[in-house]
Amino acid sequence: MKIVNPATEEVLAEVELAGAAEIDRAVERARAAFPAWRDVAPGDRARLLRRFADLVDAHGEELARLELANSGHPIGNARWEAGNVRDVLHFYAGAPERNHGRQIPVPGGVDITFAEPLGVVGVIVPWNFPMVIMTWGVAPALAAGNTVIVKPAEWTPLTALRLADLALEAGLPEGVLQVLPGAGEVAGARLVEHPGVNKIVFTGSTEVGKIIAASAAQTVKRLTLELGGKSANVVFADADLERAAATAPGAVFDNSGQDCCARSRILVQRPVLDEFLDRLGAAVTSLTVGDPLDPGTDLGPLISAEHRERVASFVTGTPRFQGTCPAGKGFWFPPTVLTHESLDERAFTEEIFGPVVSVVPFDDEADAVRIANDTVYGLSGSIWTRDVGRALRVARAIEAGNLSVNSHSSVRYWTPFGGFKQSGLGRELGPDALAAFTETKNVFIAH
Ligand code: TXE
Repeated sequence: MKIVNPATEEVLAEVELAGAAEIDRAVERARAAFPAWRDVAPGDRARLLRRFADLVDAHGEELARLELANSGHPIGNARWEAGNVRDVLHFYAGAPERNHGRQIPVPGGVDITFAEPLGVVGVIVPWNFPMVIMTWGVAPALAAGNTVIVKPAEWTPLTALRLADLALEAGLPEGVLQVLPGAGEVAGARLVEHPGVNKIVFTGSTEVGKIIAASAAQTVKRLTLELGGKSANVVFADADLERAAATAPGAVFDNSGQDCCARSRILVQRPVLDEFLDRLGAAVTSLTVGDPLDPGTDLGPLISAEHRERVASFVTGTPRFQGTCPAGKGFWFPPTVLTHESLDERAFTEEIFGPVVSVVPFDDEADAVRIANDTVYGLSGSIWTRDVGRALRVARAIEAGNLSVNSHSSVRYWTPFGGFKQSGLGRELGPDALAAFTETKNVFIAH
């Protein structure tokens, strides 16, 4: 398959796609590598992961530029992503030596628990943050003693393949981490149905997440799902309006809106709606869309022509505000702000995954919570207010996994990340992610 630079439409590489037979062979290799990897002394496994992280650090600029070329991410974002891969590897490198069990008081003997690795873990990755999302699955899975097979998204396999090389260079044994580009319905589907795979970590659309959950049920596979979102950014009248409006574009247009945490519904308390819109309009029309290599660029292109067509299909009427974008080659789309007659409009209810945001008014706290929760999704959200009590009440009332107050931060590798409702199942990152890659075994020894 031809891999294309979305900013120039140039072909970057030709990559062979794995079929079901290649997946089967990869599972065999991963199963063969598992017992030895499981039995590596914890300190040695930690050292190997640290060496992998150090190599990622040494190749950070190369990885950032490869991600930029393949995914169109602006250079600053791509560098942050390479740093995140390194940091997540370092964070979980500390885990093998702290994979503690428990001793539970019981009559007649001693009871102990072990956190055993699962076996083979399949990580199915989307195209929006290829190397970062791959690493969120790979790092804790390897740290816990599993072997891993990664299936990158069709359009964006390049950084995943490079990371697999660096893992080998770091000394990870053959078969411990394999990357197989392939089509979702072929290679991805085979990984999910294969009886030799013990767990699937999937990030992608809710639609495909449901197909994967149904298929995984046939072999009672363990699952972590990170799916779509339609997150709310709730701005109360008492908020620091200047900051709320200045940061709202970044909260939805970062990565050109191709972000599951995008705050794509801005809810503004009625008395400050006009002022907020004025400020937002000024911020949005001054955004720079263009060459990802230019450090002054705010937004790069969308991932593909098909995706741009899908995004455009949501903008039917006249937008309230629209920025500009380059003409000619590249899958560009301008940042766009919509207002709505009715909250049933498709653009307000469906995940667009592009630089399009809706702004709607609300009356009071209860109204804000009702609108924020009126969605099948529940991934993230922001609350802007100077009233601490209200911030906490609203944060508790919104049905979402990752909320921020007077901030739009969603992802910190120290803290758990994941969705309520149809935004997902389970949590990645943070102190608990190891539990998602281990099985508790209880052993009782009679006195
Ligand atoms: O995702 P898919 P797509 C949303 C976003 C976007 C839409 C479509 O709204 O516009 O999904 O994107 C693999 N069995 N998100 O089509 O299809 C596929 O090869 C096993 C949200 O790219 O879900 C790829 O590796 N695997 C999102 C991965 O699943 C299958 C990130 C994701 O592809 C498969 C991306 C199958 N039957 C898109 N079908 C987020 N939450 O971050 C596909 N795949």
